[in-house]
Amino acid sequence: MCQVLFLLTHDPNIRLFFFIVLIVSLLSCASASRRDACSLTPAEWRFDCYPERGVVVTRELCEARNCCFIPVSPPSSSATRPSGKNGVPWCFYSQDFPSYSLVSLKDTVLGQKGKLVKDVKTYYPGDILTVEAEIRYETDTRLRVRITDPSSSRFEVPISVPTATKKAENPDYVVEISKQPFSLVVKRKSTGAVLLNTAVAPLFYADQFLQFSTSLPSEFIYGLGEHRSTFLHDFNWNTLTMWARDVPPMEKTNLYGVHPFYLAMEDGGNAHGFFLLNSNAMDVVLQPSPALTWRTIGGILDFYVFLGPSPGSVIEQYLEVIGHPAMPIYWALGYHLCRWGYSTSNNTWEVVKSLRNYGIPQDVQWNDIDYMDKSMDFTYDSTKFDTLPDLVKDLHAHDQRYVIMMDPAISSTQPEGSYWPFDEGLKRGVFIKDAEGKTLIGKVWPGLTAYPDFSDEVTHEWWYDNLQKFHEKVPFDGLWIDMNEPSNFLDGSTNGCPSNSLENPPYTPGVLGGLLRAKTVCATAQQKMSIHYNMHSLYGLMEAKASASALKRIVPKRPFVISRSTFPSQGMYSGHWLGDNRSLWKDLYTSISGILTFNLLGMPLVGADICGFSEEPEEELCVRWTQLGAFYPFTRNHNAIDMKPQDPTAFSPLARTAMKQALLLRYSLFPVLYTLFHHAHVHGHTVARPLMFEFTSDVKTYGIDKQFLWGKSLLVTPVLDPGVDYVVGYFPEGLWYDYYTGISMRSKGEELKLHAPLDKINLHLREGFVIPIQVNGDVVSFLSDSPLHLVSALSDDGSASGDLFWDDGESIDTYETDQYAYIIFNVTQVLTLSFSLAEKILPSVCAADLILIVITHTSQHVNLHTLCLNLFVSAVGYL
Ligand code: MIG
Repeated sequence: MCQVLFLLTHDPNIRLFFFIVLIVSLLSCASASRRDACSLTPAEWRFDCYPERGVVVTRELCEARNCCFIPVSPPSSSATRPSGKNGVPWCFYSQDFPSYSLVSLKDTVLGQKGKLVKDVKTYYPGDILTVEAEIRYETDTRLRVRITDPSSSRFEVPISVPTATKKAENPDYVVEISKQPFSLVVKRKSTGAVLLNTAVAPLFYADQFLQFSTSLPSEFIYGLGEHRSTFLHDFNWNTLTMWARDVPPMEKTNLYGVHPFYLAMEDGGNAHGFFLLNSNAMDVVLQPSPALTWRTIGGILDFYVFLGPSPGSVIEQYLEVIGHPAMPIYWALGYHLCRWGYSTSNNTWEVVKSLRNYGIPQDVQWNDIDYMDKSMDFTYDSTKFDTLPDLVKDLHAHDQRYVIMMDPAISSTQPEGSYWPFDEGLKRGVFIKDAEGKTLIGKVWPGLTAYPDFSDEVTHEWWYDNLQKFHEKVPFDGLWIDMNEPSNFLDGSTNGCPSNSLENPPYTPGVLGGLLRAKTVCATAQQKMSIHYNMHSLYGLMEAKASASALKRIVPKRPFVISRSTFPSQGMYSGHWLGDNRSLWKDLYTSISGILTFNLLGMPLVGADICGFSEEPEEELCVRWTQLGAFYPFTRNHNAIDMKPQDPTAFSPLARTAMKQALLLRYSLFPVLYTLFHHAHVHGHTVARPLMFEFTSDVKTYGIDKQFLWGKSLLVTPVLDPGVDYVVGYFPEGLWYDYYTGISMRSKGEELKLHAPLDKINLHLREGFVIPIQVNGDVVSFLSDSPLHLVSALSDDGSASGDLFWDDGESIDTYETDQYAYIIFNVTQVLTLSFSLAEKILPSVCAADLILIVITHTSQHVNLHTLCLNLFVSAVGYL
């Protein structure tokens, strides 16, 4: 309560005294009522006004920002941490914290454009007091909002996104705009669900601090890569930082890639998506209201809302914006074997031979940096790897492929004239410069190094020249691009970094190491397109683009690139592996959410290092991992240097046989997998798919990350624990067929305990689907005449359907140029086939008692091959 005493007197001193008393009383009265107002904000709705790390936030510091201060006892585990980072923030925005007002709004071709003005500067420097907000009704299911600075242009992410030309006619959303303070509410028209509401916290638009928050309709949020976490994100004051970083995956840490996209579920099974097109270092804060805050330190605010309404259609709409994943070359879907530290080409070769001996399928052998001479790109160790060209020749003779590692950084210390990549790079000016314009020097495996600037076309040409020359010596088939965060053993450069607001921004997101330059190059480094501060998290994307286009020029087939660092749209150029995991059961489990998340992010060609990278797996773990890995869209066993061998031949006959079986199973399912990749490429579908995508009305599927589907029809239930011969899996309502026995079971939507001895991974077929399978040999093959079997899992009414995409497996753009076959199978009482084939591909009967389809297809390299597929119908269940 505030009570102020008024006294009337003519004595000037007394008057002055009472005047002071009055002011002080009013002030404390105001702050007391403010505190009352502050305490009205429920804890879960407090938005952090003091996100800075390493500061113990006091009342003074907080109130200097005009924010509310209410200490809350932190969870005991974080008692020593400053407030805010690990629980309810102690310092949070008050209801009347200054934000922008909408002062004018006009209609545009695509929607509306408004002017936003703020009168009071906030506590971050470089506040931009007038900004423009443009609302674009791009399609009926896609809304885009851009908030920009009308008086000067700011950095924008250089990926190409569609340009809408006319306003959506019948949008699934409504946008409500509040003027003072300015805020946006986006609702789903059909249900009224609020998908976005920015009124919950102030908008910030300072030069290096841009922030807005939104309420969320549920806590079911997925995406926001790259992080190690459960598939479903945790809302207990969880900050996910994004800034590409070389570090073995751990929770609550920024990792190799950056993907500011989430998928959210609403009540009733609808889904929507949100994408912030921004590449600067950022935090995404999830809090239990539930609400989400985007906090970035550069660029503009440019975001999309996708209306779905199914999770799958949200991903389709997202990929329409960022680009569809490339159709992989067929052998990309075979088994890959790799390790760091084969030490010699002969050792590498021995393993390949040993797999052949045991009849273990293998399409691709890899080498890590140990093939290089002194760890330098475009060289190979002529002593230890002297037989490398012969090894590659032998692989090719066996229809196998060879993938080789490239690191981006180029040794800068070789005698002049002895190392063309550096000399020529200097000459062409391809390297990233420091703030003074000199070549920035960091340190990686070959010692001191310069970093190619892949934002410059000149660098792409230089990269191609180097790869092409090296390819003449070692005809590799694909590229593994590592260390492209870009990684640096130093912080910044050999000369450190300048001290300014790019290196030490007013606010630094929660990046590992606390500094933007931690284990990478300086934020002030200069690239062709912009400063590294803006370009950092795009490095992997741009290197992947350069690598894919170089490969295509060297051998005009679909390029195969696997990249460690990634950014939205990268699926067009590369796949991804989940980095330096460990040979632990926990890592086996977390690989599933990693794989599912990258499938949401438009990079379906993804896998984790099977059997784990660092540390050494027990045999049982490696068997279970190979079984699960057989269902990674990209399946590669990879191992760290100095670790015991962990390829299938390194284990007991029992284990080896179990691994072989799992891989043969994958190979037999190749037609299914290939067809799924076709749908990813053409329609933006997921390949490895969360159960909730197919069973949106069953909330029990929303958190499942121990099982997943291939497409719609195959349910994978791996064992993720040691010492067990069973596994518990969830089966959504319906009929499910055991893949091996064909025995059906009807689930009410329940958990079931399944038998799972060491040599078995549980696999179930969903009712109503037909899958094409093929007996494949040691390598994936398109031109084999091995029969195609159709396995149909009939639903109650005796029907099932499925499809097959088939082409030569390697030519570029077969779909786009009509060089493919697409077949739909429908089973009712009899099997009927409907064809959607390119003109030159004609179905005909070529044997009396079998249904045979003759597919002829032409391509640049393969001239008119005839492929006979014997179609057998092996129906399980009711037929
Ligand atoms: O600093 O090339 O994630 O797969 O084996 C380590 C050696 C560099 C990191 C990769 C890993 C690879 C390793 N590389």
